Amino acid sequence: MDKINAIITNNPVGGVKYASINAGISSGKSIKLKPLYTGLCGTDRAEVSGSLSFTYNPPDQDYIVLGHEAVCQVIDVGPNVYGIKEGDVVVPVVRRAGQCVNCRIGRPDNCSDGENDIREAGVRGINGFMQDYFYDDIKNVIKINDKSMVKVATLTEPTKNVMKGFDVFDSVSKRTLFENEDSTYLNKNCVIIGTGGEAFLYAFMAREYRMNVFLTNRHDIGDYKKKIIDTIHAKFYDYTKEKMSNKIDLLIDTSGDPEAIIKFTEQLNFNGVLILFGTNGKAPAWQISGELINYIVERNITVSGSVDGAKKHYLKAVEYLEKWNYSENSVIKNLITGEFKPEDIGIFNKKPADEIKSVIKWY
Ligand code: DN4
Ligand code: BGC
Ligand code: ZN
Ligand code: ZN
Repeated sequence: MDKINAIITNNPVGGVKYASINAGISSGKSIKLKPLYTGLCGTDRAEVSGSLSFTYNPPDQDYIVLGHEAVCQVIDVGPNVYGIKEGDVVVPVVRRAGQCVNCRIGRPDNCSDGENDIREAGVRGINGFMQDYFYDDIKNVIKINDKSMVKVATLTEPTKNVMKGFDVFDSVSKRTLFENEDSTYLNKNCVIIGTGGEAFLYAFMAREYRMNVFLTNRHDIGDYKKKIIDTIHAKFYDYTKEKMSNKIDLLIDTSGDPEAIIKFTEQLNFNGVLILFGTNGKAPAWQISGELINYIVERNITVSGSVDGAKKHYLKAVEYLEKWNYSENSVIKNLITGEFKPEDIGIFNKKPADEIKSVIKWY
């Protein structure tokens, strides 16, 4: 059996190694893919630190190959495969459809059968993309037509989460009139907790709605991030020093920290929407008071979790990434703050300073 190099962890215990493993097998798979870039996100780090209890290794393996954000080159195509050829650039999807009704209608992101049905590359039960090459099926990839997008396309997977998050927002905000008298979201306030990769991508999309966009954290951030925030006409504030004087209409959490979430929920407006997105199983508990329950009820506040995204969200992600790539001097490119080698596994344990998105180059 061929040996290849891969970045692996042992879910849900954690740890990280750049190791030699047996290559996957091609049987039943129609294409062979070589990663060009893989991105690193909060989920990879949480797996490595052992704080995601829902993660698990593939059956009969005492490790899982990490990585669910990738842009790959097609290096071999099986017989009778149409629509994809050698040399094409694709983004493989994370979550693979199971048997439940939502999985069967192309919405594995809304899987209704939980642990029995959810399989995610690099996270639950299937090897991820941080390896020299792997085999997959054509139905699990999104083609990137514009090859000048190769590096930016590494952001497709995290951006699809944002497209799903806004899809959820669109649905729940339809309960009643959420827009202003002028039919727009102008002057609505969107606060995003956190200043990492997903927070920035949420900010890019929130300003497409023309909301006032604020990113916030429990400490100050460096000038690099501040400059991007300024360029996209958003604002940053350190919530330990300042408080928004206006009410928040849309609150998006990327921290997974109950204390921060509760603090901000108290600032939501009538008919406000809270999208919970961050996951941090190790964050300490924080009490929710009866007063806050009253506050939520009396204001018709909606709280919704949002995880993953469907293929349609990947396609929308590509559409917006192309738009952002060709506008505003391509500031979207500045979200990629570091390029590393596969052997640089230290980045899984320690975030580089000013990191928004770190990527690993595989060629
Ligand atoms: P990340 O880059 O680690 O971002 C997390 C951000 O939250 C960082 O800027 C943190 O700041 C910040 N943060 C942590 N604690 C607090 C706090 N108490 N108050 C304010 N800010 C805080 O990770 P990411 O952007 O890749 O992902 C964000 C989160 O979403 C992670 O928990 C992921 O596991 C989760 N996620 C969920 C989905 C999904 O639901 C998809 C992808 C990621 P600092 O600590 O760095 O200063 O589908
Ligand atoms: C991925 C999602 C996945 C989630 C939970 C995220 O980092 O982007 O696709 O569903 O982790 O495993
Ligand atoms: Zn992720
Ligand atoms: Zn399912």
